Amino acid sequence: FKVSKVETNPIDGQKPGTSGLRKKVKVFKQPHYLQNFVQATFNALPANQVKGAVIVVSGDGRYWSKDAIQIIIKMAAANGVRGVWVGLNGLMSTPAVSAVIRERTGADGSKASGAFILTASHNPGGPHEDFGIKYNMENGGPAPEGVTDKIYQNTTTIKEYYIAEDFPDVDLSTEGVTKLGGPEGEFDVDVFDSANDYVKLMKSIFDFESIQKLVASPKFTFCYDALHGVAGAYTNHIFVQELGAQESFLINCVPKEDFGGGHPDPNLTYAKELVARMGLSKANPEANPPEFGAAADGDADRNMILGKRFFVTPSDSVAIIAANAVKAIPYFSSGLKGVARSMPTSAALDVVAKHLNLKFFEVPTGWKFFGNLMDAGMCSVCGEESFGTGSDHIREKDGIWAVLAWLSILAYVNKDNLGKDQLVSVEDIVRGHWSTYGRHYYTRYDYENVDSGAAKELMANLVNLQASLPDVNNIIKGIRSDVADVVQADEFEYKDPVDGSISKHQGIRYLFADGSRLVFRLSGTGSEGATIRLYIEQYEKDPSKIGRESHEALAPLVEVALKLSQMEKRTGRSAPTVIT
Ligand code: VG1
Ligand code: CO
Repeated sequence: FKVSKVETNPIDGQKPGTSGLRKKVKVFKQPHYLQNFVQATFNALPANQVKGAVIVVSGDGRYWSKDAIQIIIKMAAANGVRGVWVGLNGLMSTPAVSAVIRERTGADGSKASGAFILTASHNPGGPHEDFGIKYNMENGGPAPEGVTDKIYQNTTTIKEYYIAEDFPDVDLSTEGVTKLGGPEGEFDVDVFDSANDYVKLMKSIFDFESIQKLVASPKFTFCYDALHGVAGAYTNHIFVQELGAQESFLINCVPKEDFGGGHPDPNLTYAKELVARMGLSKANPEANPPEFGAAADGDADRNMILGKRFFVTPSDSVAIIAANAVKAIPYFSSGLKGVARSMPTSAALDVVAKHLNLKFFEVPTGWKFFGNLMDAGMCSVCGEESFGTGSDHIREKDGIWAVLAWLSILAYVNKDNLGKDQLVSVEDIVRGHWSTYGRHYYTRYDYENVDSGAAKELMANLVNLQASLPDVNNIIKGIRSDVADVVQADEFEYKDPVDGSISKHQGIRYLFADGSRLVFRLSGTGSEGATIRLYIEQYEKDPSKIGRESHEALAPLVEVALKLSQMEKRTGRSAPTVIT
């Protein structure tokens, strides 16, 4: 097979966002578009992670993935890569890719040095929807900003890429190693079912026997919704074969290229079927919901946790996992090294860290910032408000891990209850947590696909206001007299304690005297226009006030946020696209 050197020109707009490059499929399908980005990535990596190396290429199975995988295999061969590992049918969840990089050894003893992950996560898929690509490094985590900046720089100067054009397409639907003999010598493509590797890792972390006992209890029913994302490639193996759950507990667990036409984002708006089954839909009340419910996003790194008629906020979820990890999860039995959350995530985790005397870190949005802390042994459990939770078992957030963590906690608190009439419920666990640590009322408003110019001006105005706290407080008092004073207003800046790198402009913060916070950010994962995210939080320690409806408790702060930012006037939106 021969290597073709193809002449090309830089294409605008290939800057990776919070989690890789995401664009509409039709953008990716333009001539040289994917190829430029892949070559720019190869050129940004140290030579030994390309020449003679083994890389993983897989994704969440969204539309156009299989074509992209064949292109990347041909480019890998032409760039001197020695082996490519691909998930069966091109499927591998983002956490499974991370696990495969860290744990898997090939038949010839090889290890992978990185991965192209083909996903746009929770964005819809299909010919008119989104495609995405990101690169993960040797530690199994997303490329750090130093590398993604270099990739982007390369896309602005690229003149040529390399591809073994006459290479035959590889059959992705059959497991096994194909020896192809590449232009640079040996070249193998290994197609395998990553569920085996992933399940092995999960079994080394959790006590599967105790979860089996919980699942076997007739009182315990659950529902898992994969929203037709890649989680479905793992659910039968884990929940049915290993844990003994009934198949009827699994819904939408067949991965589809267009996610069944849905929006594969596990939240109360998009996971409609699950939300109804759990008794959380007013329009569609369910008489007898299961005890436990969970959902994943397209690439299965996100999770939503539900109890019977009860929603667990992701910020509470990570705090509760951290508070219970040592006793309920064998992997953590010798203690937590530390905990971390992204800046907009509520401070519920901070309170747990303080109580348990744990190291605590607040990082910018996006999982790549947790990786350094974990590699340095400073952090065991971390999470984001955006339905992302995980630990140092890998370097990505992990949707199924979070579900197993909750099942472990439920199994632990119910270990002496299994024969009894009443189990300790998800809601009991959360309310118990609030009464110990206080409650962080929390909500996020997303304004999707807003005019980019208007969004930038709205943010710029919020930054300008920060110049004078007295003025800010005057404006706020004019909106609502019943909110506390703003005591600090700034843009979040992070200095990585491990490598000293600094990330600026990571979100606009208004911090109030009573611990309340308003945070404004522009999303870095959209593919069109701008998405404004508004995060609203209020801490309540008084046990007599922790049982309120969240939207009611937060109403004054919401009003302040909307008026202070002039949301409607500047964006033309009278309501957010999604509230979580
Ligand atoms: C969003 C979330 C962020 C998450 C990122 C990737 O980013 O807010 O917390 O890390 O998506 O998630 P942004 O920039 O749009 O706010 V995903 O599930 O790609 O895997
Ligand atoms: Co995701």
